Amino acid sequence: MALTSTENLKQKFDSDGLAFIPSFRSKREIADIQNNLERIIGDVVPTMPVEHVFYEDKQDLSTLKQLQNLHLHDEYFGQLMSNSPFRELAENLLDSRVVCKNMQYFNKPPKTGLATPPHQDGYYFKISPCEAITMWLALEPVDHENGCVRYIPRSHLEPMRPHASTGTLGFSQGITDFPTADDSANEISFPAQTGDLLVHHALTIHRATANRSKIRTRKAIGLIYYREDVTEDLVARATYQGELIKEMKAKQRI
Ligand SMILES: O=C(O)CCC(=O)C(=O)O
Repeated sequence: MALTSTENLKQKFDSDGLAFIPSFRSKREIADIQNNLERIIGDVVPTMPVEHVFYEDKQDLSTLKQLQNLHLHDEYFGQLMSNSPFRELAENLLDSRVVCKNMQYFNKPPKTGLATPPHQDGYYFKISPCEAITMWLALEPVDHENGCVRYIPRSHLEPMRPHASTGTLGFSQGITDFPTADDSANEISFPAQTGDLLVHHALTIHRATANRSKIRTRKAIGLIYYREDVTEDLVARATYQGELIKEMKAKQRI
């Protein structure tokens, strides 16, 4: 019997720890998201706590690189996270109801947009079992020049790799033994067009290169959903977040 596209996608996600869905959202829907981002960057971002707003250079507002918890700060993004095809997809791929955990805006500004260090999202999450999904929606064309995402397929089937501090704002922890020979042999880059969606399991190793363009931005939305039955180590998470905020403030990065 032929598999439906959702079943195919789930098989791919389960076996590779990632999936690529071209044109998940239309150009018109992406324009709507872009317009709402512009609105909140003007109206809402100035009211957000500093630990949810990251700039490559905080003296230069044009270097905005990351916003955290958009779904909590604005009704439009709240709906996009919790009452949307993204949530439906997360429930299908995790085969469960889900908890809406984080919606992020990612940019790599021209000239200053740094690389995303290799990491596994589960290292930050402190959940057990490590069953969660991250989605990454391209808001514009993303390629080798402006820093596309790269994955190690099937890495979610292996144990968590060792991580340590990277000094990178927004991606504070990176894998210390990357790349192994296997990492280098298996890594795949995913250039994306506007509206394409990447999804990955919380244990899938991924990274992105820096933005080497002098003029192009590299904008995307990230959505994180936990499987409903996971247990979060709230103490470990709060300790980690608290130390991180202290360090970022001490270094005057936020
Ligand atoms: O946008 C990027 O560079 C990477 C995003 C990422 O690591 C993630 O969504 O988990």
